[in-house]
Amino acid sequence: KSWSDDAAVNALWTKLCANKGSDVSTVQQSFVQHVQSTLARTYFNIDNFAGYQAAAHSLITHWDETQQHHTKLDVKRVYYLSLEFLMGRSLGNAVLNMGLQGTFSEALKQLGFSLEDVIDEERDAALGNGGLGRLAACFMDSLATLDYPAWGYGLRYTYGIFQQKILNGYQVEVPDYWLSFGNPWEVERLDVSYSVRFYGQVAKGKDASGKSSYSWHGGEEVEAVAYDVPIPGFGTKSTINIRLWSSKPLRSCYFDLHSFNEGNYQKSVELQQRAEQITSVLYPNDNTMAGKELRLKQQYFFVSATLQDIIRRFKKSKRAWSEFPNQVAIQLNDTHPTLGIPELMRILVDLEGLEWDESWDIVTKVYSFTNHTVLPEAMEKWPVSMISNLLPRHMQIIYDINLFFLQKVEALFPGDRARLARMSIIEESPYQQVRMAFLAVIGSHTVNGVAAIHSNLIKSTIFSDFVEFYGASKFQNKTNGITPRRWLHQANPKLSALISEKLGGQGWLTQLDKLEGLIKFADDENFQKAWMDVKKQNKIRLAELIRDTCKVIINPEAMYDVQVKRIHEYKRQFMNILSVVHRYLDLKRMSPAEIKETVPRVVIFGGKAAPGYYIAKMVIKLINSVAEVVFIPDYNISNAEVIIPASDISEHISTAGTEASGTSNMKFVLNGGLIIGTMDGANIEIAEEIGQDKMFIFGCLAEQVDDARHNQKYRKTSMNPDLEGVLDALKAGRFGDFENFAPLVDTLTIGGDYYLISHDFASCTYAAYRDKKQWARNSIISAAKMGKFSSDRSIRELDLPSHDPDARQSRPAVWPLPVD
Ligand code: GPV
Repeated sequence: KSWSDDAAVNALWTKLCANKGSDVSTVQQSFVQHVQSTLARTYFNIDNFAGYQAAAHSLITHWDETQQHHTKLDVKRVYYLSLEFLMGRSLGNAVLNMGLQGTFSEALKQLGFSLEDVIDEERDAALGNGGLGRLAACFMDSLATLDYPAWGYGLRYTYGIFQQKILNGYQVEVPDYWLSFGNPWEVERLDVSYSVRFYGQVAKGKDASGKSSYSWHGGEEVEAVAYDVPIPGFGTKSTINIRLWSSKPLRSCYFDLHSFNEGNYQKSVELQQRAEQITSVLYPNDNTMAGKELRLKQQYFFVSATLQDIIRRFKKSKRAWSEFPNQVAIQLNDTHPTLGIPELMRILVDLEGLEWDESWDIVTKVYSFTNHTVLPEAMEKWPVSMISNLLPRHMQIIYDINLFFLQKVEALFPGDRARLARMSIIEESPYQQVRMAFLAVIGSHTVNGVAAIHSNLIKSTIFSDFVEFYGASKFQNKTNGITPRRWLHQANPKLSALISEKLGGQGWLTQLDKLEGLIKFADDENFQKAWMDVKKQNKIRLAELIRDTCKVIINPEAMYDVQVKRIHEYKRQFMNILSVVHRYLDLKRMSPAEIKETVPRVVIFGGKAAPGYYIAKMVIKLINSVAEVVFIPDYNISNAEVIIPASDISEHISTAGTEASGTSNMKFVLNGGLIIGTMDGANIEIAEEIGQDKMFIFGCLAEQVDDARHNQKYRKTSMNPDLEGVLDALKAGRFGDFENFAPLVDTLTIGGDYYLISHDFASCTYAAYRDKKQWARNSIISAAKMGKFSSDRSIRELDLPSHDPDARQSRPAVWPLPVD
């Protein structure tokens, strides 16, 4: 019986729900209740981990039911489809977002726990590789905080991104068993499940009116089961949901009884294992595509379950299909969920019996697409043969989408066959492949890049023909952002408190432009001192982490120079370490008096290499072979929260035109760190906001890259002499056996130095730290001008369906249980 049918039932529920107060003793009651009934433990044997679990469960009891509200308001919903969500830990964030910081730490303290220790027990949820997955997480925080009627959809990988160990200087991958002690933040929804088909055949028939119809059958089916992860907004009662799918065997074939009875136990569980394999592991490639069939299965499994769920919700409102785009907006996070386009066509045409044109109109009104890179190795292309086998009906639909599209191109540019070949969804040579980015562009009404330079680049390179065809307005820019709640308030509590004290409140946390109020204190010596004092304390916190994980003692008085991000040739960690060697060789030549004049510097690296990326792994070995450098193993969200607030200067030094945006650059500056960077991605917009004079900018510009590459490749320019000196030292074995690095060094010579390390080497070296006052002033002003880079601004620009802001005030204090 639905709660609202019976006034008495409704009243009782309301009364019981109203008990979820937020004072210390209510939190304690809830905590103790969870210790006893959820964990089945007593206070005689409860450790910090149990404390963490009980705290998490007590918070879940406090989560309210935003979905009911949105259903009642009957609003259009936005769905963010992403194969990656890099959430990190949730406890500290939930407590802060829900405004329960004081209550929780007091409640736990009285019970003999420290909130900080309990927070430290949580494992990172690391269902993503890097920037793309973390952006999805920041966006969810903003969507909740800004009261959007939004859902995130993703996959519940049993293993997230691998854990990185460093053995003898080399990266070793260890599986990420993040679920092995349970996950208190997820709610398993066995009542929400769908079946998903793979392989099989397509039968062509006729419907009642004599029209051709197609049905896909046979093959194998698996079940998608929903796991819900609530995301509380900051300073609002809104809690939105990320729904993650886990693959299970269909209930009817849990196991093969026939084989079991014959004594073939192995075979009897084979089907089950095959099904569970689909969501077992996150592919560890960042900005590269691996092309494995299992990954394609993941992608289809994901969009099939998600669309079934979205459509079930839509159908509850009993509207006509023509209204679907008024109720549903779907944002594709890169091309990974692009199969959602042919899948929605299949549902509308084959299952719902709509006409092709009407269906296509609905599809293109619903989807928008975000592109995150121009790197050719990251562009998703799937062999036609693989899609035909796994998803035979989808392949037919893709061919039809392509045909109708190319007919329109032909009409606009008659006889231009080269153009048709360039724009076709099907690449013909060297073998037939489906270009997913083109399919995403054609099936969406808007396409966006993630920083101004990147959005312009995609218009002039990979999508230039599409700009000519559709017009420029379909291609937009939405510069990335980061959530200041996690990346300043949570990660840097001391700086957050100092800012709130100076600005007279926490309003800046939801209106980041208000940070500008700090500028008037930039020359105030007391404020400068307080600001740098926080930095110092954060540097000590990082020194402790480094002491514990690397067994290295570093000096907090030194300048901390940080490069933490995925290891990739285009990000040029190689160039950074070569310049460290260069400065080291310089020091060796200096007199003791000269050395005394230099600023001590600790260079800190962190980042994972894709397990199959040979050259990137060699970069890690080289970094670890250079003394006086720290490599922090297993760079992840929780380490980032300690590393970023402690940085004096950080490196964002990609070859111009290769880093679509970058988002850690924003995090570092927001935390009072300065930047060494190239004119690439969001660095350019950061410079626009804070002033070029406050950054250490160097290197080739994007428009010069083609010429520089040409000159490098044909040896029209010789190698930078400083770089030559560094390579000589490597060759002389000063950092271990040169053979360890020979193929890496070859990329600079016989490889043609594609990433222009030699070209940019000259200008990439020194950053001053001597004038401490000037440094403090630059740091304060830079942070103060970061307002633009809140993900709240990115979300507002994305033009997603929002709802009447007044609806927020009319929300009841307590809602009934969810029935979605
Ligand atoms: I494509 N990005 C990523 O982390 N993984 C990927 O597979 C792809 C893109 C990143 C870009 O490299 C960053 O420049 C960007 O800031 C980030 O996506 C978010 O847009």
